[in-house]
Amino acid sequence: DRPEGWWKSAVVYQVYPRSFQDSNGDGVGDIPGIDSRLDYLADLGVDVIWLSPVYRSPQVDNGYDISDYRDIDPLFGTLGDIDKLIHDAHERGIKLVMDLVVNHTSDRHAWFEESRDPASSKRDWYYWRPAREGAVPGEPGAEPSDTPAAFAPSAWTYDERSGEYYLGIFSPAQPDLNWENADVRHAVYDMMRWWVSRGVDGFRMDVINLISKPEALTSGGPVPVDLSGDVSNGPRLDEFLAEMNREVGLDEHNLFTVGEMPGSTVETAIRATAATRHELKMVFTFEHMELDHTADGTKWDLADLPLPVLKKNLAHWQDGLAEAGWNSLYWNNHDQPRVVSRFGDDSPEYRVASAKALATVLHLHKGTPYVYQGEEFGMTNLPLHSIGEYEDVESINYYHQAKKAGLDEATILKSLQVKSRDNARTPVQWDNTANAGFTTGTPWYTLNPNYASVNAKAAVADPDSVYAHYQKLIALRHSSPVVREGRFELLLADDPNIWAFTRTLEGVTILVVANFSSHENALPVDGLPELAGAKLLIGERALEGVTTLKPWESSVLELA
Ligand code: TEU
Repeated sequence: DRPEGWWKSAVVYQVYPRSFQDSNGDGVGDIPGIDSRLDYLADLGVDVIWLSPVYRSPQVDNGYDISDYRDIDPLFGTLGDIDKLIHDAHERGIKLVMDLVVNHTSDRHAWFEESRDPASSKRDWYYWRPAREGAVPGEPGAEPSDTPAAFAPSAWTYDERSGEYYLGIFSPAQPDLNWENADVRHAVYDMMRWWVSRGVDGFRMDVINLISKPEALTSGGPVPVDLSGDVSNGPRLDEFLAEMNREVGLDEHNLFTVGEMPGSTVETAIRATAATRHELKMVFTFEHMELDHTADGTKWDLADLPLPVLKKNLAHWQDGLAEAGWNSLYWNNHDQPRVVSRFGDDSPEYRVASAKALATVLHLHKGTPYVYQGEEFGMTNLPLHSIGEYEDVESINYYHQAKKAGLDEATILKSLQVKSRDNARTPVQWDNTANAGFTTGTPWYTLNPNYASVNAKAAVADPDSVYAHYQKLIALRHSSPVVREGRFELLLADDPNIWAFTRTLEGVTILVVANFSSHENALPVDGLPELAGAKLLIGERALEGVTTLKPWESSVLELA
């Protein structure tokens, strides 16, 4: 059952299946493994599982390159396994949301294999274009435009058979579907309805703001050779999202939808999530994930991030979507490094306290919080020292492109260490037995050696653990209308160390205060509301009479 607005009081847990739990000893996580951990997720208190792709796939981008949307990859199990997982999750009151990757398919999808034939009726299901004016097809530099791909030097791949190029803005293994073609759209909606009929409760929509391409690609004319790599938010996005909503019954069945929208702003998010537009329920913004790199650089061009910049960005989204739309709240996913290493302090001394402070701040903002597997007990980045230890197509492509651009090895490896997606893809550390209880076989990827001390079993047994802290935060969201609906107000906006804000609803105010530093810091009481009589909801101590905050100390108080 999905009552109206149910997703506004939900907490979502993201499972990256290949690294969650292996059940058959092949070293790769699978669906029966997830099933075996449902009680752990129910005890944590989460309401929804967002399952990263388990569909049939050549695994070039670890499942974000799909070759059959209506079958499960044997790596992860069978359709019977996913039906059982949906049933068993529902039995525990947990909903299941699938990852919908329909901006592109795998180059091994039957649709694309047909489309390679210029005479086929599916030729127009993808973007095929001739070599640029005056160039010899297939020669370097003959690509229709200079557009780079996210994980490869060019967004265009030459196909000998037809002498044309196809567009793949992520990689040659991920050709972009042509959403201008109504047959493509209706094939996608049909597939979505098929999954809804199997009992899924909604979709996380991969790079959904890329499905409408700019005029430069859809006008039918030659591609401008200088076409930029940012092909997001094309002119028909709202039309396509509203059509999808109607055709699949996303609102009609109160289905959960979150659109992953690289490059989205508050304005584009309001358009996509305003209830009156019947498009999406919420979106993932990337803005707060792109503050710790140089302004004109990419994620690899590291830069320090002053706390006020981070605080104000989240506040900007709180204010922007206060009256229209709905925020998603996240620090982690399978594409981001582990937040306790990125914005906290993953030293043995402060890992737990800083993970708790990060969780407290995020979960007390207004919106739907997302917990990425392992975040709930403070998993950290993986210390790697050579490119041979990296697995992700994005990391490996970056290394080669940066080498070609003349960057030195140490700089490249430092960027990878801090920002690679591999950091998030190490197997979940369940306990301190062999392979952290993840597999009885050889793990597909490197386990973080700190699993001996950083593991779920130890955390579940410890009332002062990060896990126990997440349980309290999740329980508070379920019990408190102020946490769900209260108006957000940022305090001490320019304080370089203290993160403070209030949430207010019908005369009840919750105050959050956190010391985002590994040093003691004065508590600027004159910048805060009256603390006398405040009740401690979550944290170590009420702050009445306190003048100094301990490193990474965080508190949630209900004001008198
Ligand atoms: O990610 C979209 C996206 O923009 C990512 O490329 C992100 O910006 C980058 O990974 C940051 O380092 C989605 C999926 O979450 C990602 O795993 C896929 O690789 C990508 O789309 C293509 O499907």
